[in-house]
Amino acid sequence: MWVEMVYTEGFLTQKWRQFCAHFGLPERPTILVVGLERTGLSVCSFLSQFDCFLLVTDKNDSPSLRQKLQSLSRANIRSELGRHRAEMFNQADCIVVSPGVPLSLEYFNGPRRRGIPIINDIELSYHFCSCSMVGITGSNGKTTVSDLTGRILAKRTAGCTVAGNIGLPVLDMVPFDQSAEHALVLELSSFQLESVIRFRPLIGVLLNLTPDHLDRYACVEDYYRAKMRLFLNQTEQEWAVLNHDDQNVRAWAEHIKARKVWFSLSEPQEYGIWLRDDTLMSSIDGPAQALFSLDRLQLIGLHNRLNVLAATGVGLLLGVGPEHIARTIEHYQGLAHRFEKVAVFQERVFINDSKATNIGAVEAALRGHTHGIQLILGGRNKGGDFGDLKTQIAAKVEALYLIGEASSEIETMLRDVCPMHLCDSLGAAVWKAYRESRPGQTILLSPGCASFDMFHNYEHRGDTFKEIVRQLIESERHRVQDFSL
Ligand code: UMA
Ligand code: ADP
Repeated sequence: MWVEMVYTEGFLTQKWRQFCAHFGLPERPTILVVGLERTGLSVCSFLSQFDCFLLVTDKNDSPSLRQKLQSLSRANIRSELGRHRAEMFNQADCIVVSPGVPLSLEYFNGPRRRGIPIINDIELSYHFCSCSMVGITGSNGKTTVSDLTGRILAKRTAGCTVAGNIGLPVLDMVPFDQSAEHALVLELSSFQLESVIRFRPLIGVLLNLTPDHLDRYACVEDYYRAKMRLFLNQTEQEWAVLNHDDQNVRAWAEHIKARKVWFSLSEPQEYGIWLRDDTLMSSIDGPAQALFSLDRLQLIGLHNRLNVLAATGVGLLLGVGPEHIARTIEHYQGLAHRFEKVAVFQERVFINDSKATNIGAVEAALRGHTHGIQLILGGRNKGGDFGDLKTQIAAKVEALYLIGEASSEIETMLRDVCPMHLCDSLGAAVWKAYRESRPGQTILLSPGCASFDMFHNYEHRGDTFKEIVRQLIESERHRVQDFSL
């Protein structure tokens, strides 16, 4: 163990020197960390072990932020909480930003003009880690695919670590003492990809490209461009696993230099994987062959079949046997709040899709149904155009129940498409939807909006939905019992 530690420290110091040399940093550089939540904290504690001056700034100030700052073992960190100041930005030889900090902040202009590297924790981890990196991005499905891929790759003897946007800052998770045999699966948001410079994953996965985060990007192309940075530094030595059924992915893939492995729900691929009915087919290791059947898949929805194909692609490329992949997929139950079947009561199905915070995710939720949906939409809109859902809603949705800040805006965008009810709480929406529903129908919370206007986060919104459904069922059961007495 002691020998291992000495090896690791020596290894990291060597990497630190290479990192400084790579970005032309002075011998004892001044590094500014912007944002002091999960990412900023992990960056500070990682950098604390090296010979550098650390500056930290966060536009907010709170007792909890101060406590976090104090928790860092290193004493001589200079901090500025409650505001940013240009002076601090101008002192830095290198800036490490948190994903929630927009790069359009004026404070970055001076450093940018002077050629100061503005990077993030993903870029840092790339310079220090020897594992095989798998980057997973897309507008929707990242967390599901990262989680499933991690489970598939865990079957390899060298193991696997999952980190990134999934909620685990990469520098807290990276096994620095592991070799290239170990896989590091990174869920990557567009925010995280904006400030990578040299990051070059062995495998990059692009699940889909649909509009999102238009409250941060000037146009949808800027958002797609940020996503495509995943493939920026890849060469023919690396792989890109790509969704052939998504026309935006096909169009943007022209710029990718890595070997392309396509996946599709139906179309056979020269180099890739696809479904023939329920059978997963692959041409990755030679002529097309049937690998396994998805007839025991527990995940629901067509989009989850795409997710399974993507994760399988990564597994096969990294040498996991089809039988192991099949077994993992068969047992996989998916994550909470993502098209999660909550209950079946009085022949109605209740589905919690609280994580559907953009139009693409709602579209995916509707795609799997033919008709009979009572749909709850609303919350805080991130610039999504609900008009894009008109055709699907007209064909499949019985009525809409609108909640939150965006309810009037959505009402205007979807006027005359189907009956609509403005509801002043999630509880009111669920009860109204239940009372309006008929046996065989689905009551679906797939809001297409962020949750922050009414809830702490999407988990809080999803948990609230589940609790309302639980109470509704209980109260209806009592009512029926009382009636029959
Ligand atoms: N801040 C500033 N100046 C600014 C803006 C923000 O100082 O101009 C400060 C805030 O006051 C706050 C800190 O920056 O103290 C917040 O940083 P952050 O939002 O990056 O929060 P972290 O806790 O570091 O979480 C980030 C990701 N957050 C965002 O992308 C907004 C987490 O993704 C991620 O799990 C985590 O790093 C670990 O990698 C969350 C997310 O919402 C889940 N992601 C978006 C999504 O999935 O849609 C992209
Ligand atoms: P992300 O991490 O990209 O937000 P999640 O796996 O957390 O992705 O799922 C977010 C939302 O997107 C959920 O509503 C889920 O049902 C939906 N979703 C999952 N996979 C896909 C996909 N491949 N295409 C479209 N929507 C998807």
